[in-house]
Amino acid sequence: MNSIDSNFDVVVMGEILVEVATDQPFSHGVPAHLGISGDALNVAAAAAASGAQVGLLSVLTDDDLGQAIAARIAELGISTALLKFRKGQQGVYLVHSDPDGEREFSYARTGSVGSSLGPDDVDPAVFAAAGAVVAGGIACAISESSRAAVFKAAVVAKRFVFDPNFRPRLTSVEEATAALLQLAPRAFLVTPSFPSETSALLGCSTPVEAAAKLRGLGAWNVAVTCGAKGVQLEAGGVSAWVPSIPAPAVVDQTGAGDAFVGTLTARLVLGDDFPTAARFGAAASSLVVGGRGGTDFIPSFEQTRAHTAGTLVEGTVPSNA
Ligand code: KDG
Repeated sequence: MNSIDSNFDVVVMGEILVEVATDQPFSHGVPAHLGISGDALNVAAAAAASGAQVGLLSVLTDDDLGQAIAARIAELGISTALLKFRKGQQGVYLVHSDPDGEREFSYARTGSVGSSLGPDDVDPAVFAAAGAVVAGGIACAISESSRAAVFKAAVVAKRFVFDPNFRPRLTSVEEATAALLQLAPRAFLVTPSFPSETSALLGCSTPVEAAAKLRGLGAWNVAVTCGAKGVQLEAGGVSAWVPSIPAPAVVDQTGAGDAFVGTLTARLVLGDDFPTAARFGAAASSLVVGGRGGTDFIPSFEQTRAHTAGTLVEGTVPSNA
């Protein structure tokens, strides 16, 4: 790897999945849309669109499909330098979604190449040099080796960002909680969702309580995403509520949280303050739901910036959040 390849603002790690999306309940003959997705790709795409140099550590199949996925990664403005290619099967998920956000996932990913990710794939020099490294609970859930890779990344990264992304079909509450509690002390930023993750993994009934708990564990910055309402931010000296921005169009909510995390991380690394970066994240999140699947529509930073006007109210938390 040359020095340019290892100079990333943001490195994202995790499994990339083939996405088979329908807007009708699963059934024989239902029309489906093929896409490339997975939380890591969605995060990386949002970070790249936000102006960051982004590397994506993921394992793809050593065949035409792997090459097609790599081409899509490059098309999204993400470096392919960190990709690994191995024999095996690419993970797949089927998702039935409707515009209200109700989603039903079915996975075919056990033993996938993506889950063969391991600590040896984490180059300490590249990860230590990156402005931030992003990993999530899904990468911790898919295999022992992938979880070990995330833990190694958390140790070597300058700024480690963790999105709990709890998926009950992949892991238990106990395992997801253990990963969060062990990684939070090393985290520059943690992004749990309210109420599902804050309640299941932290036992907290409000976003403020969850943020305080994670700060108490040692996380520097916490952004508790509260769905269509907004985001609660807590950091040293910052307590802010960022209201969500109404989406101009809602087709599929897959990837909304990932767009928030990718945009927020990229903008923090590029020098924006926490509330400003979170406001851009909320705007990006509100725009991606206009596209099908995780990455069909990734807004440019110009679009995201234009969508942010007048949404930030610092220091206030609505009583119903
Ligand atoms: O956050 C969106 C993801 O849940 C979706 O892309 C599927 O990555 C996925 C997963 O592993 O569940």
